[in-house]
Amino acid sequence: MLPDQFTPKKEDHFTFGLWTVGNRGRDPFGDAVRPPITPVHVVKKLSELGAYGVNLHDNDLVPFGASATEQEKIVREFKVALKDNDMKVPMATVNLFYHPIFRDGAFTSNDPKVRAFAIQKTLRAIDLGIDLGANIFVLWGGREGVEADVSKCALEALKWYREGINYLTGYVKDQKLDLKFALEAKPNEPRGDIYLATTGHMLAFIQTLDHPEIVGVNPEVAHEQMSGLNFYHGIAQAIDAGKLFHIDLNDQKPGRYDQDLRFGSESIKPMFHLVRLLEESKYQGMRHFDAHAYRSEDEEGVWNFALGCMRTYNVLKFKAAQFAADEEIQALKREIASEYGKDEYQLHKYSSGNATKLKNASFDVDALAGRGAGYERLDQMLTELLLGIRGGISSAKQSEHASAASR
Ligand code: GLT
Ligand code: MN
Ligand code: MN
Repeated sequence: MLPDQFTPKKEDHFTFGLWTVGNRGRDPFGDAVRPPITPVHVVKKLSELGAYGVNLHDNDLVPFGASATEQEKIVREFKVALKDNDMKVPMATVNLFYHPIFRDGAFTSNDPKVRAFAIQKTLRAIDLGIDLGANIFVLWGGREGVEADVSKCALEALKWYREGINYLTGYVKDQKLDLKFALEAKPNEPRGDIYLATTGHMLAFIQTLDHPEIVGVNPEVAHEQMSGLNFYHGIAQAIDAGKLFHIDLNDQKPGRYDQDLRFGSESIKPMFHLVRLLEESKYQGMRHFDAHAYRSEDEEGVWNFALGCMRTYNVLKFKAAQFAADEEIQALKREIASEYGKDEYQLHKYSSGNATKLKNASFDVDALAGRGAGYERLDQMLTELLLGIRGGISSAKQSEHASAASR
């Protein structure tokens, strides 16, 4: 494919997990379909495609049970590959779900020895992440849940979960590490039910921790959409709380298992709103993709998948700029807003004076209730813009916004 304005660039800050492009297509019904790709090769290929960096679990790089000497060699070679390819590791995480020891949870296992092992493994993964330059540490509690609630008390499990995270933030503070945690929610899969099922649950839980200032969220598109939730709304809430430390971009069809599809491959309009929000709110974090290629693909399909994730982000960013520059759309938005008039009751701030005024005000309820909003026209304009057939902005303006979007 020839380079164009949507070709990914380092400045776009796109990252992928080693486990994403490295996904071998295993599922509960079938074995791997692709041979392994080494982390060094992933770094080289992703850099060629324009990515900024790679993220990893401890065991994506260093196999479970490797000796200190083996680890040292693997990390040394990996660092050379990062340097040669101008790639960074902005985020690290820990695998607390694959090994059978975590069959009944990690931080929330009923067994205090398993909980201790989980914390030990995480401390070591933090050290590895710091060594590679990461400043975000993701915690996804994939096994922190149950099949049968008779197995443990949910209140007790939450207490252990909190203690685990407090231990880790205690370590980071004590060692003066430049590292923040980002908690990732998921409602179910692989457990029947997973504790702290959504980003909203996580945001509330964070406020109960010892060091909430260094703990935020890492929402994933597929995980919220699995519960039928509006991801754009969840992200707005996380931004509003100052807690959007990281994001897992992918896609998902409703009512399915966690599909981790190529970003924007299904939910074009919701992902348009998401990208517009991230860009307009000046989100500073990485644009991380936690997705994988269809099982039907070979390695070439994997790189097409990775390029597709990044290109779609840039296309949606361009569409957000087009939306902002579309005179007809903006005029309709102004018209809708002006029909609503001013906030004459000063609702943004309570005072006894304005409360008295409000209590005595009279409203033309029938007129207010009877008015149509105009959103059908507005949303159709957006649909046509996304489908590429709106000619509402001049070609000079289009190229102005195209170059703004590609900067
Ligand atoms: C696993 C999971 C993802 C998490 C990763 C981080 S691991 O692939 O499905 O959603 O983000 O632990
Ligand atoms: Mn994820
Ligand atoms: Mn997922």
